[in-house]
Amino acid sequence: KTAAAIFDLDGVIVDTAKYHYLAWKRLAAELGFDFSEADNERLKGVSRMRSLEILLEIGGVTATEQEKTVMAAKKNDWYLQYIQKITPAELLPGVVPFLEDLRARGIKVALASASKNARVILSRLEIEPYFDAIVDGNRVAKAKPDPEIFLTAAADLGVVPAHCVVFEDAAAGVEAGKKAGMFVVGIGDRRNLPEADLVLPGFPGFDYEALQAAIGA
Ligand code: B16
Ligand code: MG
Repeated sequence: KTAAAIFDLDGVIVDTAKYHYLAWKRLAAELGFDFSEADNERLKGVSRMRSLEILLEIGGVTATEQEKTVMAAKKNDWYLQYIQKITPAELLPGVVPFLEDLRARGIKVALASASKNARVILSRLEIEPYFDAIVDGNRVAKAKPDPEIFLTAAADLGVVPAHCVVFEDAAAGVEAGKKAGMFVVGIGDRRNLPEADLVLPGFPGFDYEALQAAIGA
């Protein structure tokens, strides 16, 4: 029986990828190369510094550690400017009704996001009160696909991993959830998330009963 639901942020609750893209593209332009939306797919669910390394590799740019720190800070400043303007209208469809349903049934809810800016985003979306625990990029040492972030969320909630369900849009996140010993629902396309236990295009029409039926509980 499900006792806790653990949500990724970008791509599951809100599409912040478009703002990450704008900021990375601006950095790439400053460095003198173009950065496409297809390139941006490679950064989904990946930490900030790893994202920068992938971007520099695409542009064929080499940089010292110190230069990288400056670049990542610059990108983050731009990103923060973009996300200041996020409103609840940007919540992905069906997310709030599903959170309401979980709460009404006493299911614990956690956030497990690689982003160090997760709290700002939840607050802009006005959904912080739905979360019993928040584990973000400031709290974990090992990035997804390491299971640390999901195990930390389960420990915060006091729920064993076998009773946790993870909602993830990135392959690295799905892998992390499986390594944590959890049931993983992929959000998106099955072809990109072959390891997920179940894949949904999104939350509309999905509720706790549909989840239990899928799990076979
Ligand atoms: P920040 P998630 C991830 O969020 C994004 O998908 C990824 O593109 C980003 O680089 C990462 O957060 C770090 O974000 O620079 O704000 O710390 O999908 O784990 O919610
Ligand atoms: Mg994500």
